[in-house]
Amino acid sequence: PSASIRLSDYRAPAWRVETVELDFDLGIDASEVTAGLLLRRDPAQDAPLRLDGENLQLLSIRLDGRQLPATAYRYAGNVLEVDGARDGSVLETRVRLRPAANTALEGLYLSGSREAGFLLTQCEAEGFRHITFFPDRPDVLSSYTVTLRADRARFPVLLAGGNPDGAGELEGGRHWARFIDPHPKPSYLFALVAGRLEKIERDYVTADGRAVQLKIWAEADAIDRCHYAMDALERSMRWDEQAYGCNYDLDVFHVVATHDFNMGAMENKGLNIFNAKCLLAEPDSTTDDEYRHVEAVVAHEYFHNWSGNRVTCRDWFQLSLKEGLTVFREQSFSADMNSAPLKRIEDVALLRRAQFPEDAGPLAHPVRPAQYSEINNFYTATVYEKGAELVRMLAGALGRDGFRRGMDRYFARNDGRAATIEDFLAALGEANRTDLTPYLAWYGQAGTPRLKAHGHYDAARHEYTLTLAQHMPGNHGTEARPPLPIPVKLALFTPHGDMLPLHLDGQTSKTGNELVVVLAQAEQNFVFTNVATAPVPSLLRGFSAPVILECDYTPDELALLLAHDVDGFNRWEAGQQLAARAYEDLRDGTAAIALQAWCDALAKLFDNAAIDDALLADLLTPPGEVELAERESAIDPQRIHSLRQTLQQRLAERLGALALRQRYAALVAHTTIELDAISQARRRLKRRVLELLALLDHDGACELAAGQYRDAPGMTDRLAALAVLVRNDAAQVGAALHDYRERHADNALALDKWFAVQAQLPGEPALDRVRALEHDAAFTLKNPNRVQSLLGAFVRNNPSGFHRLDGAGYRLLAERLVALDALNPQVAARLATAFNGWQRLEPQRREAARAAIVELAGHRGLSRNLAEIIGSVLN
Ligand code: HT7
Ligand code: ZN
Repeated sequence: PSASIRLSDYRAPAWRVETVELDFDLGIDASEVTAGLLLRRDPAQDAPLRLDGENLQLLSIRLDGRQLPATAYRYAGNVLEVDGARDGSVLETRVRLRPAANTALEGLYLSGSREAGFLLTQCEAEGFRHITFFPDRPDVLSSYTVTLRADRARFPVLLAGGNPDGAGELEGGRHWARFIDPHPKPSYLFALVAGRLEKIERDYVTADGRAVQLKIWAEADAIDRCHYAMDALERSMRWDEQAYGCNYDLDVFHVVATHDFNMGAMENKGLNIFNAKCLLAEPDSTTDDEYRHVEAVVAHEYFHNWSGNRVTCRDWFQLSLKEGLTVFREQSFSADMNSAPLKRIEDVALLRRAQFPEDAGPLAHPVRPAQYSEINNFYTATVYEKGAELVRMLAGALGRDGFRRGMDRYFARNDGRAATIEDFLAALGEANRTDLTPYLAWYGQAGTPRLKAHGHYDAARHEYTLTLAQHMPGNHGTEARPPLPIPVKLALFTPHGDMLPLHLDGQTSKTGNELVVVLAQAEQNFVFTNVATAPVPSLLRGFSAPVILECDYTPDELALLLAHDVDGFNRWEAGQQLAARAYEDLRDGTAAIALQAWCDALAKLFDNAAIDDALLADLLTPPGEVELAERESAIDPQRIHSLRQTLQQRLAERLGALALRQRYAALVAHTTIELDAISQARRRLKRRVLELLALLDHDGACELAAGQYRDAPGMTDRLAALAVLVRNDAAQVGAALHDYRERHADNALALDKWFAVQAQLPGEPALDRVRALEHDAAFTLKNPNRVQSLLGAFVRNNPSGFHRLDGAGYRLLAERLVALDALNPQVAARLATAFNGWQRLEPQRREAARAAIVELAGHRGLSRNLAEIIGSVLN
C-alpha cells in the first residue's frame, strides 16, 4: 500500500492559481480540455511547479505563450513537473479524456447510455486531477471561467458552476456556453453537466434582495419527480437566511439528478449534483422515509454553500469542518420542518448503527484523522455523524444566541478562506469570550467514551449526589489522555413521574427543571439540594454527548422514564435500554424482570391515545441486531436475530392479537396518500403493528399484508406490505414480487427497493436469493445504487443472512469486491467495510471471515481504496 499522508506534514502551497480558464470540447468517447492557469508563487518557497494530473493524455503544453520542449517538463502519470515558471506565468495545457470508459465515476464521466445519457463531473475529493493538471488541493482557491463546446443535438444543455456569461452557435451544428464564477473556489467544487435534460424552474428572491433562478434538471422521464425537491430547496434557502443569516450568492442555482453517482449528492458551487435517489420523489415510488431523506440531502447540499464553499477546508484532514457542521445544520433544519424528537431518535439510531461499530473496531479514526492513504475512505460516519455531534455539543455549551454569535463570527472571519477546526473553535469561543479549546480533544481521539453514572440520595439532608465518571475502553492507562468535556443534560423525576426543581449546590445560576452539567474531569460529584424524595435521574437528555451511558438503573426506573419522561428522545432511550435488558433476560435465561417491565410499560403506552403514532411505532421497536451485537463479545448474528424475534413475539403476546388487529384496522381506515405528519405517523405505526401481528398470527397477518399491498395508494404502504410478505415467507409473496417487478420495471429507484427487500430475507435462504438476483437482467455492478440495493443491503442490513456459519456470505462478498474494484474502487472500498468487526464474531465465523479477507488481501492489483480498507480491517 502507498505511503500515508499526514496532517503533521501540512505545508502551505508553494504555487497558487489566481484565475483558471477552462475550455471543454465535449464528446462521449473523447473530450478535450484546455486549461489556462495564472500562477502565483509563494516567495518564501522555492519548490518547482508541480501539478496533480491522474493518467491524463497530454496533447500540448505552453508556458507564457511558448510551446514547451519535452526536456522542460516531466510527467509519469501522477504529477506534472514544469521548469521555468515564474510568479505571474500562464501555463496552458491541453489533454484528452475518455468519459464513456470512466466506470469509476470520478472526474468526467457518462451517466446512462451512450445514446441517451449525459456527461457530468465529480471532483470531490481529488477528481479534478482526472480532468486537468492543477494543484488539486482545497487550499488553492481560484476564479473560474469555463467555456463548454459541444454538438447541439446531442448536448442541448450545457451547464457549469457560476453565473452564465454568454452562449451561441458554432459551425457544424455545434454550440457554446460560458460561465464565470465570481467566488474563488477550490478545484473540488468545480462541475459541469452536458446532455439532454429537462428542467423545472422557480424564481427566488433572497432576504438581501438578490433575484435567483432555481433550476432543477433531470432526464425527461424523471422531471415530474423534481417538484418536492424544489419545495425543499426553497424551504432550505429561507431557513438558512433566518437561522444563520446566510444568503445565496449567485444569480442561478442549478441542481441535477443522475442515476450514476458514488455518494448521495455533491455541493459543487452553483451546480449541485444529486444521486437520483436523494432528489426524485413522488408518492407512487417514494416512501415517507425517502421523502424526509430527500428534504435532508437537498438542505445539506444547499447549506454547504456557506459551510464548505464560502468557508472551505484547508486540507482533507479538516473534512469534518464542513461535513460535521453541515450535518448539524441539516439536523437542525429537519427538526424544525418535522418532529424534533423523531429526528433526534433517527439521528442517534444512525450514529449507533453506523458510527459506534466503526469507532469500536480496526477502522476507528478520530473525527479529524491524523493520517490517511486514500481520502475517499474518510467520508465516514465518524467524520459526518460524530462530527455533527461535536458541533451539537459546542452549540449546547454556547446556547442558542451564543452559537449564532459564534457562527456569524466564523463565517465573517473565514469567508473566502480555507479554514481549520482550530479556526472554528476560535471564532465560536472568541465571540462568546469563552475558551473552547478543551473540546479540541474530541476531534483528536478515536473511540466512544463511556460515561458512568451513579446516584446517591441522602434522605436526612434531602441531598442527591450524582457521581459521573468517564473512561475510554481499551485505554488502560497506557497513554494518559486528558479527560473530555462531556455535557450532560439532566432532570430528576419523582417516583410518580413528576420533574423535580433542581438546585445545584454552590451554583445559584443552575436552577430549573432541566440543566446541563459539564463533566470536565475523570470523575466528579454533582450535589443537588432540597430534593424532597429519592429521584430517578434522566441523564444525557436529547443525547447531549456522543457517549455510551452506563447507569445502574433498575427495570422499574427505566419503565418509569419510558412512561413519563417528557424528553421524547429520553423516553425512547429508556425503552431501548429496557428492551436491551429484556433481550439479555432471554439470552441468559435469567428471571424475566426487565422483559416483564418492558412489555407492561409498552402495553400501557399502546392504549394511551395522547402519544404520537410515530413515536409509538419507534417505542415498539427494540434496538436493531447491529446494536445488540455491539454489547457482545463472541457474536453469533443468527442467534441474535432469533432472540430479537422472540423478544418481539413476547411483546406481541403482551399486546394481544385482538388489540393489534383492532389497531391495524383503525389505521387502515385512515389510509391516505397525504404526506402530512399525522398520515406519515399512521403509516409508520401500521407497519409496526402488522410486523408484530405476524409474530402471533402468521397467516392472518400475511393475508392483511397481501391486501395492503394490493390496495396501497403509495409506496410506503406498498413496500411495508411487501417486506412483511418477504420476511414471513408468505404464500402470497411470489405474486406480490412479480406484480411489483412489472409495475415498476421502468423506475430504477423503485426497482432498487425490490432488490433490497429480498436481500434482507433473514437467515440461510438469503444467500441463494442474492445469487439468483445477481442474474436478474436489471442487475449490474456498474451502477452504485444497484450494487448498494442488492449486495449492500445483504452485507449491511441482513446480519443473519450474511454471517452464515459456513462462511459463504464472506466468500461471496470477497469475490464480488474483486470484480467491483476493477470498475469502481470507491464503491468497492465502501462495501468492504462490511467486514469491520469480524474479530468479535464467535470462533467458527471469525475463522471463515478471516480466511475470506486474507484471500482477498492477497489479490494482486487491488485499488489503493480497497487495499487500505482491507489492510486496516485485518489488523
Ligand atoms: N461533499 C460530498 C462528498 C462527495 C463525495 C466524496 C467522495 C467521492 C464522491 C463524492 N460525492 C460527493 C457529499 C456531501 O455533501 O457530504
Ligand atoms: Zn456534505
